[in-house]
Amino acid sequence: MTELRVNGERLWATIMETAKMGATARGGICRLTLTDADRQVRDWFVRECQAAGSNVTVDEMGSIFARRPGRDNSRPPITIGSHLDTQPTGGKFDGVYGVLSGLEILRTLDDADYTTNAPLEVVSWTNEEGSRFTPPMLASGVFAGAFERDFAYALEDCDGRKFGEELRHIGYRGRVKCGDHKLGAYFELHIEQGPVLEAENQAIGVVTGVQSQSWYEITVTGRESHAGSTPMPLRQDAMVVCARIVEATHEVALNHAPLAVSTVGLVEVRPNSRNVIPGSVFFTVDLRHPEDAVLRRMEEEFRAAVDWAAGDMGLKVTVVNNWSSPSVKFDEACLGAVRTAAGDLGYRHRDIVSGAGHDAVCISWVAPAAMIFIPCEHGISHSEEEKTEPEHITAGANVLLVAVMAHDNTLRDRA
Ligand code: HGY
Ligand code: MN
Ligand code: MN
Repeated sequence: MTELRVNGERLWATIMETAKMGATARGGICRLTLTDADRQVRDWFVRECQAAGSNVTVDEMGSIFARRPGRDNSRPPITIGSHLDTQPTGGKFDGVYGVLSGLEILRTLDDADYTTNAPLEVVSWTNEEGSRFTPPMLASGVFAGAFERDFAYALEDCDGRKFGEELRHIGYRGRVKCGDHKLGAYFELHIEQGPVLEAENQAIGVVTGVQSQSWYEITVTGRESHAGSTPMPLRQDAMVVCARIVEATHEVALNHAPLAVSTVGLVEVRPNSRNVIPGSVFFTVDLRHPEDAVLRRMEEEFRAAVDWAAGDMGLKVTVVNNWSSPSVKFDEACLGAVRTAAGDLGYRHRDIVSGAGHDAVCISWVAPAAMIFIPCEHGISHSEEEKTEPEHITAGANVLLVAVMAHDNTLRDRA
């Protein structure tokens, strides 16, 4: 095992520095993809990677690649990555921890004047969150061939702004073709965003895979009318049908407890006035389960609930399954490197399946990939309360460093 270790204080300070970019009054971060705050952190990241001696390129989806040459640059790079964009009330660690740990490893190797066998690459993928532009994991999806670039460019946010134009506007519509190069392996370090590691007092999660998920967009069409003078039997109240579907969607997850989850996170009521019966309600549903077959059953139950709710009130309901992502299992050799690194470093660790989606899902379709988790306080994430400790940050980055260097040697010896 290498004797090299990251500089945990420098890594923590770097994370806190980026936390100022898009900082919210309540201690979180709002750095929605392709906004000025996103541009600010991107510009900062490019400068820091160049200062660490790497060559930076930007592809046509705006993903940023910082490459550090190895001894044999004919080999595909070992890539470390995650994302810099956040949820509207995001935290300081989701995504950015994985990208900055990659930067810390570039710095650590630079300090030690150590050269890997294969080139080392750090990547920040555009639009992992899927909050402003849906679907999520968009740039890593284009890189893996799941989406066409022009499909992504045509996506619009809630104000009708197009992805491709916004990318050009912030100056990150690169010329390099997305997916233009093979990866020798991909490692992503992330906070767990769930309660398991903390509850079991584990320092490291060896992420063996990611659960499957399906997203839906539902529009209920009723009739706007006066809240005071319209008798109940004459109403076509879109909000009542929405409420029934929300309750039924919650029940679908409870029916498949304890692993199923369902969420209605976005609701747009029209005209959204307190004394007008809602004529239309648009809302989203997010269904997830570790097993694809169970998720299929959940989806059937969800659609039956929609039919019941609509029929009962005689209102029109449209349902669009706008995105689905199957469960994935990560690469055994990469996982072995992570497990061995955690064990050799003396960290308590356990295998875990990720409840959250990550860019590693898409990248696992085109390269051997694995993820590493560290605990976060009470498992809270996608929240301004997101929190973890410096010792967890350092432990995760050291496991990443040791695993990547060991895997680099394994790939060299295999050649
Ligand atoms: O929604 C997800 O699972 C990811 O955090 N974007
Ligand atoms: Mn994330
Ligand atoms: Mn996230």
